[in-house]
Amino acid sequence: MTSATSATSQVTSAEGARERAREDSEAAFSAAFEAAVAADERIEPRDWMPDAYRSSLVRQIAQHAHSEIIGMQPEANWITRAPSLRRKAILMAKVQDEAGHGLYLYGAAETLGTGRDELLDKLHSGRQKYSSIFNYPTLTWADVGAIGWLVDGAAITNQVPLCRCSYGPYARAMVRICKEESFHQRQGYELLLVLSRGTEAQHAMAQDAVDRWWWPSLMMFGPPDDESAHSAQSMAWKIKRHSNDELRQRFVDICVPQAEALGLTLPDPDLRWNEDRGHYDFGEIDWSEFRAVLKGNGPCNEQRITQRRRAHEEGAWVREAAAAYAAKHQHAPRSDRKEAVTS
Ligand code: BYC
Repeated sequence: MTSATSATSQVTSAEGARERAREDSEAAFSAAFEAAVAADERIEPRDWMPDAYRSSLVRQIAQHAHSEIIGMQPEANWITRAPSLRRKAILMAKVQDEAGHGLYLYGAAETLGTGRDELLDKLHSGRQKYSSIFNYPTLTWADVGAIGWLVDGAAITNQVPLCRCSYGPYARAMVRICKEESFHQRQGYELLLVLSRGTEAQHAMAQDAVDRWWWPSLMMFGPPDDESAHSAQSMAWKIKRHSNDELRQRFVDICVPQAEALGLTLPDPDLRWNEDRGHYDFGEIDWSEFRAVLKGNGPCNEQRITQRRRAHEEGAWVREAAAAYAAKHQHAPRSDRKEAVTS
């Protein structure tokens, strides 16, 4: 063997050894990840995780964050027309809470290495989704109640299990979000109760809102299980703990007695208790409507995204000012920073 061929074979074997070591450590990291998920431990930002786990989390968290901030629009529509100061204050606080939820969730996505600018850009260009429910209009004051009762109610049903999501930052964000959502749900229920027990016209307004929001609320849980692209893998990774259909059924079972207590009817002639299943049976969901809304053809898709883009553009100066302020104080000596805070 010449010295040149011997040097080449040494390099090749060194590369091979490095490749084997890489594969061995990848296999060890992967085994540690699987073991942590199996043991119900939390995966944290600095832990190794499969690329597909990371990207699936970013996909779901981004969609969730976008839903929170787009979800501010239909309700904010009623702030100026709330029927009393008390109702106005409650609604303003609720809409502000939704903005806060968006912040926690964009923060959780950042821990996975995906910045807020990138996610907002994908929302604005239609490359990422937000919940179908926010593409429906809020036509009357009772819609604020129906959103609180049904939309926040569906959100809680879906999100309480997410407090046990395998990814730590998402799970922890969900704990606080769920506490606030429960308050939102109760304010919606109370608002509808007052209307339902009010004048005939108020009762009719409450019933009309429930008629319009019921079916879209059931669609919030996503497509049926046999058409859900991500459920099986997300459940194996313990991102999701229950399937879309399981959560939808849980929601229907919760709502029926609540509707009775409200004195309102759910708009489904097929809704009845099934003794054998121990659940309420319910009618067929119009999945063609769901698909149309997801494609951008719901009643308010265009309006929502146009408004969101406008708000983003108009808020540019606030982001610039905040960034300049942060940069100034980051570089300031400690004594100056203290002075800035106390003065
Ligand atoms: N709308 O394989 P699947 C709130 C998409 S509440 C739009 O089952 P996955 C709020 C899905 O993203 C609402 N898109 O997906 C409440 C996927 O598309 P991509 C927000 C939907 O992820 C009150 C495709 O359909 N909550 O924020 O396993 C006031 C296939 O679906 C919808 C959350 O986001 C829908 N309804 O399950 C203010 C909770 N359903 O990504 C604000 C967290 C499905 O492949 N998210 N799609 O393009 C989740 O739990 C799950 O992502 C879902 C869907 C249950 C929604």
